[in-house]
Amino acid sequence: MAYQLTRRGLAGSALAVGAVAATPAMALADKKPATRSFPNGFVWGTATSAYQIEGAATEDGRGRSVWDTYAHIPGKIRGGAHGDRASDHFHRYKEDVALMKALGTTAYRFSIAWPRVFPDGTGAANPQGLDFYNRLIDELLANGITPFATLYHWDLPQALQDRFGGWESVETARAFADYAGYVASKITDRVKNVFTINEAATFIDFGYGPGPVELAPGLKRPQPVLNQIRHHVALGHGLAVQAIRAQGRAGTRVGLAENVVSCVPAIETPANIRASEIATREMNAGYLTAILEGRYTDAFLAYAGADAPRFTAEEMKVIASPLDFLGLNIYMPQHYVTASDTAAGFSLLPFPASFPHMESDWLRIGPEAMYWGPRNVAKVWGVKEIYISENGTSAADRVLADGSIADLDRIMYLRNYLTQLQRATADGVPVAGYFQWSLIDNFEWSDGFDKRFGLVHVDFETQQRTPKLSAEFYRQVIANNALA
Ligand code: PNW
Repeated sequence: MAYQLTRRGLAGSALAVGAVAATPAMALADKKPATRSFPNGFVWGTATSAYQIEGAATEDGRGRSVWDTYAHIPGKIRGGAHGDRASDHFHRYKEDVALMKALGTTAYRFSIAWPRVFPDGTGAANPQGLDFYNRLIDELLANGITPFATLYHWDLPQALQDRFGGWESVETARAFADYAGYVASKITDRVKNVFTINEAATFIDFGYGPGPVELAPGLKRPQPVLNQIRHHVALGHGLAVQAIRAQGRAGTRVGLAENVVSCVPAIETPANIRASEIATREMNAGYLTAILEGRYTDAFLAYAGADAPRFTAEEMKVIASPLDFLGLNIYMPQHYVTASDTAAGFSLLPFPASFPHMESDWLRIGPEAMYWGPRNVAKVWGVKEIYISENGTSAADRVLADGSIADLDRIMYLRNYLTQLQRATADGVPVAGYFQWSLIDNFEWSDGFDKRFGLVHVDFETQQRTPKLSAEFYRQVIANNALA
């Protein structure tokens, strides 16, 4: 008989509890809590990106990026903010590495600013371009922290936007591969793990597409152009993988970091779980599926019709260049899914208006995305090594009278998401590590300095760093390699 939440049912269960109350209270106190450990050797890190923290926008020959241009257009960024100074990490990287060490992290994901290395996007490399990153990498290694470098976290050289329309042209994909190969030739003696591109879906849809949020370069291109841009970005990724393998040291490991469209079964029935797998493949068809399968799905091509990207078989081979690992940026469930009898085999449920979110309006609270995101990626494509390349939240952090920051909402968010990550690793999903977004408060794109994602608070006037309570929470998770 189906369980019914009637008054009678409730009264019945209350009675049942009362009847056995005496012994269980003791048993519970004595019972050793279940260990909710992560696998041995699990990698704990933090993540940042160049434009969001570095500042030093004109130092050491750095060229301009689309973000320098965009952030200085009046009205584009909340509070008129820009990244000229940001968190001044360029000058304070030693202090920031010390913060990482105090957390107990053993890995750090940062991005390299393309316009520092090639101020005009292509052509002659700036001789000082990698100096800062070399100092940073050496400092990390001296502190026992393994560097994971991202080559593209949205700061496209402005020169490429001006010359080619940025990613609208295949020329930008080629330029990216040249830059990637050059960087690989210089840093892979010390950096063994490289991510090509961060969150293609986000910067394409928000930078060149309809939004809802707007990112640089802030163009609103029509659907067929967007599909072609996505194809060029995937091609740029594939060409970069090949360039890194050709010019990097043997043993260099390559992956990408993507905001996978996470599809969560609304209720965990076998039919809904199967539907969430089908949905994962189709809802990522324009980018991740193409990279992992070397083809656009039939449903994607049929849906796109005349708007489909133009591509060759040779390009699809390049796009599918084998990877060593996959980075997933997981903040929220994109869709809750149920099984359906339609040809698609799944339905996406609408979000109720009361669905909870964190301080950023878009950041829905759905910790199960941290289970189903990696689980479905491993199941659908047989991916053998996954990193959570980003996860974290904004919070309305307030400095209390004693100078501390009790960010209980961030701790709540992290505890819930990490519980689902632990569930995933316990079920054998091959997640090898986790990078918290973010180490320090930073320039949060069009939200400026208004949305704080750091474990460490930054006073943007004085640049003073103060670890929040969530930093202590994360330190303990790392120290125990478990949820307490
Ligand atoms: C990611 N959304 O961006 C980026 O990789 C980071 O640079 C950024 O600071 C971080 O997440 C927090 O926002 C996203 O609207 C931006 O779904 C927007 C969305 C997702 C990710």
